[in-house]
Amino acid sequence: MAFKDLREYISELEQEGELLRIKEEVDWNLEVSAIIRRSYDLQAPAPLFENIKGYPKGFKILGAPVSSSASKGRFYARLAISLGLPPDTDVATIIEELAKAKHVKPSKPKLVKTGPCKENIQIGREVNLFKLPVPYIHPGDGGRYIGTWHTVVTRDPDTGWTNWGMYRLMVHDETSMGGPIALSQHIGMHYYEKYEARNQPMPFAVVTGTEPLIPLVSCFAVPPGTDEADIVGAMRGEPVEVVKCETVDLEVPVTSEIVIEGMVLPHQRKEEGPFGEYTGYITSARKQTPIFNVTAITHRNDPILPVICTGAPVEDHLVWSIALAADILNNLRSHGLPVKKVFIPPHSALHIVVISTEISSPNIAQLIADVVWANKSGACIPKVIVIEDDIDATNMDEVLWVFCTRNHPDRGIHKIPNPSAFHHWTFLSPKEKKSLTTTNVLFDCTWPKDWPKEFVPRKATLASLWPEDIQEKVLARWESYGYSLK
Ligand SMILES: Cc1cc2nc3c(=O)[nH]c(=O)nc-3n(C[C@H](O)[C@H](O)[C@H](O)COP(=O)(O)O)c2cc1C
Ligand SMILES: [Mn+2]
Repeated sequence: MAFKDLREYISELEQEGELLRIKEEVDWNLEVSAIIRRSYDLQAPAPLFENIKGYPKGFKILGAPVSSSASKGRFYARLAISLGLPPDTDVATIIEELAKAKHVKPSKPKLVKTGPCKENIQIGREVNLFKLPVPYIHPGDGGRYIGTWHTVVTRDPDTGWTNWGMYRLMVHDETSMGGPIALSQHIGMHYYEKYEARNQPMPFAVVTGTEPLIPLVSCFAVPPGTDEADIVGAMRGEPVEVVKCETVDLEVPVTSEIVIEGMVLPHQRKEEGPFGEYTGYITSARKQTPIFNVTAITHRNDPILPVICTGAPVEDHLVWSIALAADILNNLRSHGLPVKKVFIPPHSALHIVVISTEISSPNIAQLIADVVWANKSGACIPKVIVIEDDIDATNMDEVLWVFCTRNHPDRGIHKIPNPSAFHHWTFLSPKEKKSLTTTNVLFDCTWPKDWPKEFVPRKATLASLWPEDIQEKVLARWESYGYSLK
């Protein structure tokens, strides 16, 4: 089922017990973010703040839009719902569904004349970003962050390729925002290689408060040259309806809660950051980054601003981990490797990837690690664990067990030089931080192929050791023993 807008998603969350309306007045200055953080700690429902100090009644913030659920077996419920899947879908199925999305037939957006995002239009001197309830998130942040669960729209001036990507944005003043633009990201390809290289301003539109698939796909590894809008259209089964911007030549989803339009001027920078990062630490420094000059803001009546409180796991980690895992799964399979599951435990802050596989060759673990690190999605993960497919890669209790019992402290650990470390990694030494070189590590938890069969220890689990007829009998009689089925 496709959601028409963020409001339909909110209704669905509410029906599933995944949303709490907060009617008490709350302060955008650290209180909203502290509540979101505590909701992570307790895996509590997503807070919908309906009464924000200093802002008109009706203006809202949706916190924790895709964070984890405390309900049993529904850790990924909000993400599953966002993807139109049942709330109790297991993570391996979610990752497989995403991996499939890469192969769907793209569906172009449909241009409509007008719609909800045009209910309020502020242009030129009417523009004031502080009229929106932008939160101050982490103590020590460089400013108030408006973009934490949003989409930045830019277009390649030569090919027309329109990119939707998620890149954080801080408010500088009433009419400008800023955030890092990495050259390796698609927005960086547009900005540095096209517009700035020609000394031209780059038109942008930031959309926030959209149907949930849009921010999700905005942080997926969609190949360069592919419009994320077409992938969203294909995944939801009908095209995204878009409308023309007021002041720039771009289109935006018509049901967006808030649209911010403008230009990133060439060669202009302003200090942005620091900001609490996904590593769980305040790792980003104050830096000179490009400036997003705002020429118009349009929004729905009673707009809703979604906010993720990045930092220690787990929220952005949930979504980013499934996005990266799906891409790594596709990459490994396209190399013909017999991989069963790929899982990035969100609590690892995206520092480790677990891969289960059939053991088709003695050096399978190394073949897998080579492919992981050769691709963009895997290059930001410094640690790889390869396990055999008798173990569920998504079950961390099982993974810890085989890591401890099958990984040889010498033979099973492979250290591989990494000449392009990610600057956020907190384990880097001061010297490594400068050179951005470090060491990746592969933990090979497979039994050596040359061990005699009878030497490999047999697992003592119910499913592997007990005779099948006894297993069947016990399962069939489970309730009559007095246990409940779950
Ligand atoms: C909550 C969240 C915040 C993110 N912030 C940034 C960011 O500030 N800069 C960045 O380069 N990538 C950031 N990312 C990752 C990008 O969204 C991701 O790499 C995506 O693929 C970028 O789109 P692109 O592939 O079209 O460039 C963030 C992801 C999430 C989930
Ligand atoms: Mn892209």
